[in-house]
Amino acid sequence: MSSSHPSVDAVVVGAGFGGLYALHCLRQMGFSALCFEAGDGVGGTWYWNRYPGARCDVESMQYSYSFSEELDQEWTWSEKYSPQPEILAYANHVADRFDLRRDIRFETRVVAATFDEARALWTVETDRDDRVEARFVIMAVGCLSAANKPPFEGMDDFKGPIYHTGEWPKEGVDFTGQRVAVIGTGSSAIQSIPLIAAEAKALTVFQRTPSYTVPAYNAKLDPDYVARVKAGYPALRAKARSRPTGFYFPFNAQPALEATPQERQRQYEEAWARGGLPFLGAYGDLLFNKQANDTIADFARGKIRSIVEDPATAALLSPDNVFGCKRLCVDTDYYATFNKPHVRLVDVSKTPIERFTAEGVVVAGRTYPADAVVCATGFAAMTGSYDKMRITGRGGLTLAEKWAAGPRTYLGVASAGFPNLFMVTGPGSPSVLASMIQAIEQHVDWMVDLMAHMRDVGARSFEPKVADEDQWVAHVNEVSQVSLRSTCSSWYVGTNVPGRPRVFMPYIGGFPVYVQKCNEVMDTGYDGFVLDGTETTGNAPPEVRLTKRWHVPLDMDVISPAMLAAKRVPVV
Ligand code: N01
Repeated sequence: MSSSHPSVDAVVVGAGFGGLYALHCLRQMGFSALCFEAGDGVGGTWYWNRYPGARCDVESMQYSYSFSEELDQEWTWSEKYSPQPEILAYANHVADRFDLRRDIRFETRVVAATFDEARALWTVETDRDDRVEARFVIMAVGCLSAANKPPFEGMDDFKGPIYHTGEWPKEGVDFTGQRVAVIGTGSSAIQSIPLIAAEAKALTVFQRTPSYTVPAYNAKLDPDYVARVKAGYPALRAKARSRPTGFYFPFNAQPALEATPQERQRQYEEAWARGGLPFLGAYGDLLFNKQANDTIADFARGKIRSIVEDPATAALLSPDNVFGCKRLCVDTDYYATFNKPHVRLVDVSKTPIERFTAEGVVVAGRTYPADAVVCATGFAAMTGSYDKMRITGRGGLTLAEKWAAGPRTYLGVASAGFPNLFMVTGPGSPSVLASMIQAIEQHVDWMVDLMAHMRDVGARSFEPKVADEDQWVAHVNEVSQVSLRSTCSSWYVGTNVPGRPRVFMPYIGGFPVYVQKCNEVMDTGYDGFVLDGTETTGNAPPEVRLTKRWHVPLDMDVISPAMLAAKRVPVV
């Protein structure tokens, strides 16, 4: 069906948590908006990732929007780490409660966006032949949304179904009595493998690189605890925002090497017993000092040996790289699953998967028979969703051409040459290194404020200045060097997908430092941007709308070396 819509102030691409909040804010500020969503429902990541065991690994009481005190009070999470269906139900509740669906066109994928320089308007095209003109485009396309599907030879010959964890069938999959092959051992695999193993007759896991994973100790939430958190929600949110990651957890700033080996062992045991991502907060320097990191990596490998009964399997499951360099995983019974007699681990680090046949997966000349294959092979992170669209800016340059050697943005919100195009949690912003929903809210608030400011001063377009963008890209890269996270191959640097340039894409300077930088830019009348063809000077701030400004004091108890490095460089 083709249709034509009247022009709107903004087209929002994607109805995940970013798109929903963008729609809500645009409306509140009096802008008209239309959202296109490829799926037939809201939820984004939580719509697509329905694989067994999918759940968040930031505690549920913090993994939610903070913009509405009423919403905080009326919604009740049932588990410490919410399962995917509950998070999806929450996204649907938000869409209904704030009446957002009427501006969303489902099952409609944006395929192109083209900027008309003379009229300062975008034309957005969809796979249903819509052509919509809009002053602004807000890309709320997610950071981990474009599935990475390695083109294994012979895939078409395989006689069974091939699933990807990030595009899981809505009706679910029953593996009962089947021989299942899982490719990959990142977060999605680690969450799904124990549950697939519980159903399957036989499970073969193909591992290229082992991941570090920490037990979740997920549990039903105690209603008294929920009531206590709800009573102090605003204070918890404020504390969370002041943390480098934008969420709150116990953190010990002491350097690991200042403790004795016995003290460290006790500290790691206690942190392991609490479980989850806060394990990395056992000491303050674990991601910044290799020697310190070695101590936590040794401890984690000891835990693997203590759980996995077969020493050869334990050795294979033990990473030898920096702990937390790749995204830390959080699991329920992952290592113990390899003690089951019907579960086998196949190392493909030196002999990659050769091909698929009708019967299964071939490695080093041997066929591992399978009735179904699960590709838990991750995503073309941060930029993959942009690559799927033809985005053409000033002078006919496409975003893919501009980003061929790696993404270039100013503050992760916009890219020079692409006026009036916002990116929610784009590359160069804290995004995946922060609690995503907080990062989304801060970004959207800042964007909508800029739009309101442009309306106030009569500007038709905004765009970063090339020099400021270059400086920001260099700054993001420079700060990343302070962290051990930049030292390995991972989706943070794009190297999980062959052929992509190696660039550390998220901003590791810490969420509060980043918010302060965004505020500095706003306070100086959007220095670093060109408004309507006139460069802002930064000297005489116009009447800036501060309706949504985030106040984020630094929590000096948790300041990290990356934050210190980031603080040294003022934006303006
Ligand atoms: O993807 P991944 P994911 N042959 O890229 C392997 C978030 N998330 O979907 O490491 C063989 O981490 C690849 O091997 P290698 C979270 O931020 C959160 O699991 O590249 N193997 C790796 O083992 C997470 O980090 C949750 O050598 C191949 C795996 O596939 C991010 O999403 C849950 C291969 C991919 O792991 C991505 O996680 C799930 C090949 N050709 C996801 N190609 C929460 O808990 C790839 N691999 C909130």
